[in-house]
Amino acid sequence: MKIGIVLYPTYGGSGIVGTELGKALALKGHEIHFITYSHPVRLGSFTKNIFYHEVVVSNYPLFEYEPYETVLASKMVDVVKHEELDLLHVHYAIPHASAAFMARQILSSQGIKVPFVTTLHGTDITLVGRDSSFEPVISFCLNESDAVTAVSESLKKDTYSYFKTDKEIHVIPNFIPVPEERAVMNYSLRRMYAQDNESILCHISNFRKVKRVADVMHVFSKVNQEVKSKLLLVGDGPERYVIEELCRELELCDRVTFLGKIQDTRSVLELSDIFVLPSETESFGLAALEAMAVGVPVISSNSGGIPEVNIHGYSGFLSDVGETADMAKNALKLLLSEETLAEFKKNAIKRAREFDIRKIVGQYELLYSQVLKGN
Ligand code: GMT
Repeated sequence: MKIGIVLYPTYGGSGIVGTELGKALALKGHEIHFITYSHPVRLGSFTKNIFYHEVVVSNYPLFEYEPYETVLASKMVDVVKHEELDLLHVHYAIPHASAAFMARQILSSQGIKVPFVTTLHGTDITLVGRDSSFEPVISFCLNESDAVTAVSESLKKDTYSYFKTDKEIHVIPNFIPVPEERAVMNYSLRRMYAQDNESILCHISNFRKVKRVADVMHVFSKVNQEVKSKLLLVGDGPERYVIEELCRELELCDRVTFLGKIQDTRSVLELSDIFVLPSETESFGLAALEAMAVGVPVISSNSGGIPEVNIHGYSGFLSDVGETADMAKNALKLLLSEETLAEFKKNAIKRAREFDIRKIVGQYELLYSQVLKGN
């Protein structure tokens, strides 16, 4: 198949899923055309079957707000026509689904039929999308999509409760390539951050309010009182100043490292003993799955789709949102017993294997074929 993939090319989970999906489809022989405003961060370099079409928005002085959606729709029309695409797959509803709808209408007026699949990732539904200023457009685009997928049962349920749609929603979870073997610990790298008798806790996010990074700091502070530890924080975003301030207030600066935005998050995870994800809401929690795939148990909140990934008492522990004392208690259950930690590490990998990329990509291919048959 020839597939156009539209996504946000940045570090966000939806962009990572869209990019990794495209790469996996290309490896299986499909021709993949990424259509977005900059080179997707996870795309890597020159690869067979992968093409990138940049959406360039003009900065004409009249436009106080650049009309990205219009330019994107035009680009989709152009790429579908000239590359003879079979299908468009848009990741994140706003504004990709409405741009795809417009592109499909324009192409149809020229006698070209191209269906589009919309994948909902979370904040497009649970945070931004819920805003009444978006609701009519999102409801309309969901109903008009040729197929809709959501990354968890929880997100599917939220979509039905927030939007006026009875469109069938296919749940296709996030995925990960699970390494065949656990990586050998890189002790010289680990010693740059922690001594051998110290544990390493890790958190990766875009430092937005929804991630509750302050809770990570409080969990860490409590854990560190019992077990000497270090905290590695990966990512950057609007809350970083607040968290740095909190770090100083709690006098933890010599124990916490802010690594900023790092592309190779896997290497950081491989050094870690525990991953902390206390989010207010999380449609799936790709970062937790990435941790589990390299054998790092997850201490998380029990919100949204996280319980569909992290199994309480098996791959990690779940607590109510904001219950940092409970989260710290759970982390200590793991850190105070080498045996328990080793068992949870193994379980984390086993659980991650259920979301192995090889199991999930086929589900998208099947959906594409069904959509094309019905077209
Ligand atoms: O987590 C974020 O804020 C980024 C966001 C995105 O849209 O890029 O991630 C969402 O999509 C990921 C991939 O499907 C999910 O794993 C994340 O759970 C989801 N984030 C939220 O629901 C907050």
